[in-house]
Amino acid sequence: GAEEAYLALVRRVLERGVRKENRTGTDTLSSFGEHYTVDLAEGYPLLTTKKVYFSSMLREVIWYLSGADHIRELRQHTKIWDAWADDAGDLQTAYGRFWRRFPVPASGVALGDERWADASHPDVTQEADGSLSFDQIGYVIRELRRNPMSRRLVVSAWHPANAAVSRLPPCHFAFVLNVTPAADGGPAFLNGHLSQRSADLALGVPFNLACYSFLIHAIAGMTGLRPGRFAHALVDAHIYVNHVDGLREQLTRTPRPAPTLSIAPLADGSPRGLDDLRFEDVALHGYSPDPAIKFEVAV
Ligand code: DHF
Ligand code: TMP
Repeated sequence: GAEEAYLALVRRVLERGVRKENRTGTDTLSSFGEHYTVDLAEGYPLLTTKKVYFSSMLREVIWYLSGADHIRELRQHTKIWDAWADDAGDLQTAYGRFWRRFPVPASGVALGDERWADASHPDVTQEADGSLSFDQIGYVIRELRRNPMSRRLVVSAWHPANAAVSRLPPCHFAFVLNVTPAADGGPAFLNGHLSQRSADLALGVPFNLACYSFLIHAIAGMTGLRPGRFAHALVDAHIYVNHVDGLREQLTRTPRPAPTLSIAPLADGSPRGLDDLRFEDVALHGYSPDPAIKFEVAV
């Protein structure tokens, strides 16, 4: 199952990881080029060998989908992003801002088509300052309905010029959706592949796994597909040295059955669309994890 794949990854990095310095001052055991996949038909992969704060993760993903570039609402519900924002709540890099409102240069022709020069494309909107931006999530959902076998369903959080100056450039930076036809004649399966440049196995990765598995589940519901597989490629997979004891404790625990997820439909029974999805619409069932393990976050 999914949890076994995560625990095997932790065990691998503990065994083979190489000690490495980094900007935080807390060294890591690090392994280059790790990968795992999980089958979402087996359940929702929220880890059970420690308590994962599902409501913080769900607040985070709903915040991403809002397209906001600040945490003024998010920080009323969870502190997980506070250390990287300024006092006003602004972040130099916010995933949602690039997912929902990726900047389009003023000279649209430079992007290969004159439609980008005005807001006539359905996924382009005009910002308050007059500039244009592109909704990558809206686009992939529209494409999944129109052309589900597309191999071009990419959502990128990486803006090179922003990343070059940001306090925290995106860690999980590219998400690719992909459909597998079903052998049983039922709806096809929606898969997702996440590329992550830097992966904190104890703290960030359980959230990242839960976040993108939620997105696959939610987008599958919006497009008449079934949740398929999640694949996660980690460039620098690491364990901070002050997380080793907590992870060794976690490795002694036995995974419990995975919980399941449901998203309430609209009042008329139709599936909820991207902009109708609220925190209150999502329910987690059958989650009874082992106790939480305290891991300190390296800022
Ligand atoms: N920096 C580092 N060094 N590691 C990260 O995982 C990380 N993640 C970021 C931003 N910067 C980061 C954003 N995501 C927590 C979880 C995810 C997250 C940031 C923080 C965290 O502290 N989780 C705790 C408590 C959760 C809670 O209280 O709700 C946990 O035990 O899971
Ligand atoms: P870096 O920018 O120097 O790579 O530091 C970012 C740290 O945050 C690194 O330990 C990876 C971790 N991280 C995750 O693992 N997942 C996340 O979602 C985020 C935002 C960060």
